[in-house]
Amino acid sequence: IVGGRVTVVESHPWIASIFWRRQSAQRSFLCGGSLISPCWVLTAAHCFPDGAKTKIHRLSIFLGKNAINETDYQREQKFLVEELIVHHRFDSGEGNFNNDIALLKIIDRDGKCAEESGSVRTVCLPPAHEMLPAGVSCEIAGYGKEREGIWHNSQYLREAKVKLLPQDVCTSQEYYGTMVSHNMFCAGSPDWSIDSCKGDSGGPLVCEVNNRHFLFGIVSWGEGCSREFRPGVYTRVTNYNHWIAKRLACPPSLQG
Ligand code: 4AZ
Repeated sequence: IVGGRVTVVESHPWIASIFWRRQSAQRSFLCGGSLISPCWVLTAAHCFPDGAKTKIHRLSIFLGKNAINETDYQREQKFLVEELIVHHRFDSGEGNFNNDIALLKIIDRDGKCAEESGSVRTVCLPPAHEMLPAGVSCEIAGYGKEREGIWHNSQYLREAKVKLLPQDVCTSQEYYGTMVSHNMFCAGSPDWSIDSCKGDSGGPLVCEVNNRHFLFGIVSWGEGCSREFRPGVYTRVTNYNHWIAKRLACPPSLQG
């Protein structure tokens, strides 16, 4: 997050951090995510460049985490990944990503999913195809870089407010042109000082409607961070309600 501030996980209790175990056994931070039901984390497909072939036994998911490199047993819950579902039409095109969405089914060592607490809670999905007007202010959060070009992530969870941009502005030639599809939207700050950045990918863009928080976006891509006319681009979650619901549902019973 560029231009934001350190926050506490209690303000973003749905945020997940996804780690990856290297061959060297060293654990590296991979991406953010959002808890949308006790057993499921929604994140970005591009976090898994090998797609569904990603070795899921190398992944671990934390909820309730404030600091990337510290363990807080009071707040945190740790999970393994039982299933990784990458959108079948995910397309890592020319720097942009269409259908940049993936689901992780999480399970802990005792076979349980997430338990609600002060630091862990699910976020609501907005109704299908619900659109907020341009100019609405929404919140992004993540453990990503505080500036483009630095090599380290933020040690602590950070948050910032960004405004939704009109779609025709973001698809204009001055901005991203045709790189931004209908499955994406842009958000930023009028003075370009606030943005998501590398390491925030997969994490939430949440907007408050009638005093409730809804997950409208997934941090997806952008040309650099906090550059003029290059706002952050987010997966348009409301285009995927059906895709998500179908995968979270119980399998049909034999009785029908
Ligand atoms: C990235 O590389 C990335 N400024 C994430 C977000 C943005 C740019 C790049 C948006 O993961």
